[in-house]
Amino acid sequence: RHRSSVTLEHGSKRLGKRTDPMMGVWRNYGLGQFIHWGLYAIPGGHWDGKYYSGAAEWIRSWNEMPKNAYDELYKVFDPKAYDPKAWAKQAKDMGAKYMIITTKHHDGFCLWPSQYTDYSVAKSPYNKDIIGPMVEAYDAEGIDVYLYFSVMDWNHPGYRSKLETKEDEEAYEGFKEFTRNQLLELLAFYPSTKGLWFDGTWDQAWIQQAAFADELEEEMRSVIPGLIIGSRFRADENGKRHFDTNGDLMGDYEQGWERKMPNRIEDVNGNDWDCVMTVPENQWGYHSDWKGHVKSSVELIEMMVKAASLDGNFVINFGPDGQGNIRPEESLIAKEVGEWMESNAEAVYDCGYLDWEKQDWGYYTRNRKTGNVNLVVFNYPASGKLRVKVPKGIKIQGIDLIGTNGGTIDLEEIHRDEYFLGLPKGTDHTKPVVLVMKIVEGD
Ligand code: JFZ
Repeated sequence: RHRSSVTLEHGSKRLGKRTDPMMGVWRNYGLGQFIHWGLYAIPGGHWDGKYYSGAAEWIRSWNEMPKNAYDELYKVFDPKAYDPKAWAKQAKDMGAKYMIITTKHHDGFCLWPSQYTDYSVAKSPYNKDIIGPMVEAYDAEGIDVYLYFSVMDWNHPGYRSKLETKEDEEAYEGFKEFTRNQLLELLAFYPSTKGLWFDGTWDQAWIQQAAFADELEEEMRSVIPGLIIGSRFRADENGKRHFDTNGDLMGDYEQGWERKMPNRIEDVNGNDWDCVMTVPENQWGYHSDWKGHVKSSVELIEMMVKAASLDGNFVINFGPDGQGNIRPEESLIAKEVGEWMESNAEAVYDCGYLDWEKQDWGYYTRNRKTGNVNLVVFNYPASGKLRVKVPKGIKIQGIDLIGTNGGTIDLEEIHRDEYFLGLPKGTDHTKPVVLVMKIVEGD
């Protein structure tokens, strides 16, 4: 600990990364899929002919949408096209190693038949569990399932964002019990769950519950050994979130990279982290009318590789519509990312940071299992040559250009520890190009 550190009752539980096998699996995922699905998918960002420009899953907070109209949507929730096996297959083909599903978003509607509320699939015309078949389908594809859970709940009568009166405090005690019940219920219903992805934990009322949340986190961890929980669940006794009063990470990985990414290894402080990313600028739930920039598969691949190069996981969000269809734009991304992963995944899975001087052509990743160095080229040089500077004592033993049929790479040592790699003429660089380098260390 730092010299100036104070003793905390509800701060970080561990310094440095988790070293157990389950967290090792998490660390090596590389790519994940997020799914935001709930009642908000039905209006899809529109109400009464008007366009909602915010994130579709927040539509209930919009003045133009009457709350009671939103709160009746469960009566028409009947996603006839919902096909969890098809979703899982698509995720597998994309290359996702884990997925995160919104069991309950801020609106409070539960995609599982919770016995602690009537506001769930059980009261909708669909009248079946959504989560169970999804967990089963993804498990069957070998994709690890994580449950997204919003503590903030606009439906529960005891929910408060602030505790201002005695009455608020009493009501909130009921809400805390409800939250605990739901979380334990989820873990009991879906015991193959690998972790929880928390959200909606920024309210003053919740931040003040450091002792309760700490105890609850311990309880959840005891139900599923190895359970993975990020830094967005609880605050310490001084109200510090993500990082405690001493600046130490709370939880197993940093969960603050939401639609943004670190640029340098120093930005992640030696912690595990994930980046969750929307395809349009800021839409998680289904919005029928995406406006503004929509990311291409190549942009997302670049972010994924960048994440791997800085020891993080990258998660691409999908927002199925009210019937359970995955929109064509997202299906195309899944297909294109999957096609690229099919030949190049060894530069992403099991990969992390390499401390070589960064070059302008793209990113290095280091495969933790093979020890190979990957060069992932996003800015293809006009010269057709890649500059590579290796630290002292490193020898390049062989280089392979993935996906080529035999074109040789010309390796020129321009001076000690600095090379030009000449790529074969006609190398297809319409997609990110990957070179795999075998190296030997030591003089
Ligand atoms: C939250 C939700 O409000 C949103 O609807 C979506 O589910 C997203 C994944 O999470 O939004 C956030 C949460 C955290 C930050 C920003 C938006 N943050 O830490 O900057």
